[in-house]
Amino acid sequence: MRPVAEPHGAAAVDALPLVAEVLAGNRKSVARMMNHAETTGDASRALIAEVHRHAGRAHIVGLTGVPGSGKSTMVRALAQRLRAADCRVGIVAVDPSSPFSGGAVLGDRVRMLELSGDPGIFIRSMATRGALGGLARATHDVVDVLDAAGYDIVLIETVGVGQDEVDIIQAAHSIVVVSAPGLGDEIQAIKAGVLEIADIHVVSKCDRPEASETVADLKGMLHLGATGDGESSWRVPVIATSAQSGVGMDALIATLTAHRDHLRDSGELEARRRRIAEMRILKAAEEIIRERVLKGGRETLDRLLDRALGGELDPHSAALQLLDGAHPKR
Ligand SMILES: Nc1nc2c(ncn2[C@@H]2O[C@H](COP(=O)(O)OP(=O)(O)O)[C@@H](O)[C@H]2O)c(=O)[nH]1
Ligand SMILES: [Mg+2]
Repeated sequence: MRPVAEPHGAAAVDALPLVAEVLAGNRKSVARMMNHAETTGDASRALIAEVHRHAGRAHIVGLTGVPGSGKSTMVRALAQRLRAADCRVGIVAVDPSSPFSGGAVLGDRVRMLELSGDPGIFIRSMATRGALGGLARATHDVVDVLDAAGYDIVLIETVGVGQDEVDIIQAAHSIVVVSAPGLGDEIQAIKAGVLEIADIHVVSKCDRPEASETVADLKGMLHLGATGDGESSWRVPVIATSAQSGVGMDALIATLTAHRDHLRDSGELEARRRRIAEMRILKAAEEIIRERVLKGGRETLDRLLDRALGGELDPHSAALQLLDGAHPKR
């Protein structure tokens, strides 16, 4: 094996003050560190590696659901309540479907809290343009930054469609799937392919009359699915909330706390941590491979393309040859 540079290389030495400032909770440094999380490059990677060593304390909560289901409004209501209980709250909004307004609804409203000078809340909208293939990786690193900076709970809001979003949400400790009444007959969680991964189902906007029907539908679905899954003692609850009237919000917070305690006491937290670490390693490996292939291999890629188009190579064999060329020389 080649000797691998330690994270404490020359680049990291210069940057260690930045890490210390992040650990002290300095907002500007937290924002700067998040920029490093969103880029590649050895210096940024070294910094994020150092941050990661100090992460692992926060309760990471993922909220997912189709657009318009009320996630942003719910995150705001949760954040306000958690702040009132003196909990430090980090928020990460990911909405790749709208690169320009991603997290804007959330941003505009919760930012009022932030702008009111509350140092206990930090909001980040992920820059999804350009994060090709690396969005999940970057989001996990941004969450690490908030974790290391001492935020007790990190709320990740993401639209529940697409592989990136599933990868993002599966790195959370507690997964909340939000469904709204009146957004179509089909169960929205099924549509989004996230029914199975929910730890907690929330029906939002329960100030609306159709909400009880949505609650009943979901409970019916869970009852059907429950037979096969006897592994966990956690029974996935369905909570009706209204961010508007405040109904159910305290119950949701209590359930999040109960789920965190369940994970810890049942030993499931360790299993989940292992699964999350595995996924993050694989994601990082994908990103590294993609970078190497595209950086070193443009000419090789073009040559292989010509041969593939000429019928000489199938895509799989071409890929194998591309990867052979992408290995660093030993
Ligand atoms: N009636 C009612 N409307 C809500 C509630 N929460 C959110 N909404 C509305 O639902 C729409 C979508 O909310 P938003 O939070 O942006 O959804 P997101 O796309 O899932 O983030 C907005 O017009 C909100 O005002 C609620 O508790 N009750
Ligand atoms: Mg939103």
